[in-house]
Amino acid sequence: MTADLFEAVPDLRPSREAMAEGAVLLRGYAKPFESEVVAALREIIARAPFRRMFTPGGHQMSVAMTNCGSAGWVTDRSGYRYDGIDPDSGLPWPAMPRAFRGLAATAAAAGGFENFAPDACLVNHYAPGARMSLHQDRDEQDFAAPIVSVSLGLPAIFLFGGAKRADKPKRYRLEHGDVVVWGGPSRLFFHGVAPLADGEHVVMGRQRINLTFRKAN
Ligand code: MD6
Ligand code: FE
Repeated sequence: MTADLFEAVPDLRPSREAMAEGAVLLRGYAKPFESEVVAALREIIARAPFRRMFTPGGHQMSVAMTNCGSAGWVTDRSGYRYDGIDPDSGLPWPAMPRAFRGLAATAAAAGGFENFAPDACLVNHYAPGARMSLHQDRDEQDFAAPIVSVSLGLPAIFLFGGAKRADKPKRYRLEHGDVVVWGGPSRLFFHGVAPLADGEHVVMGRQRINLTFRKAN
């Protein structure tokens, strides 16, 4: 259905920008999924509200987080891990909505990764000024699966480095509806997000939300 839509309406065809081997930026890819994704997101947040977690070093993150799917990424004084239970509610994380799963799988295929079946979706919330320092995503069991990242709301400067922390990051402006698919040779590349500039987005308001889909287990 989505592929047909892109065929029939050339202006909806997302543009592609290679970021590194295995990493591609699909500008506007999530736009056709917007209303379903935003509605599903509201339900997740109602059941598992955003919270600012603590790093093992004892710093509170500026980004607020929640999760859906059978595994959720959490951090506290004991470390980083995936956990099936929301520590704030004691309940399992909300199930991954069909709209999320569909978007993640079709975007992964468009990026060259067939049969992506994520079990985890980390939802990051950035208020103006929130940032994420350079890090690698290495808490997953299987680095063969890609990560699919969906940006919603205010634009952010995404810092995309290399295999070493010292590699100078390239800067990409990620806007509402942009999707990054990344795996293979760049799966463990360092990356981060510069402090969010203030603004007001027509659909999302004064915030940026990022969904990252992973195969954790
Ligand atoms: C963000 N994203 O865009 C933070 N990690 O808010 C990430 O940390 C990230 O976008 C792995 C793969 C894709 C990502
Ligand atoms: Fe990351």
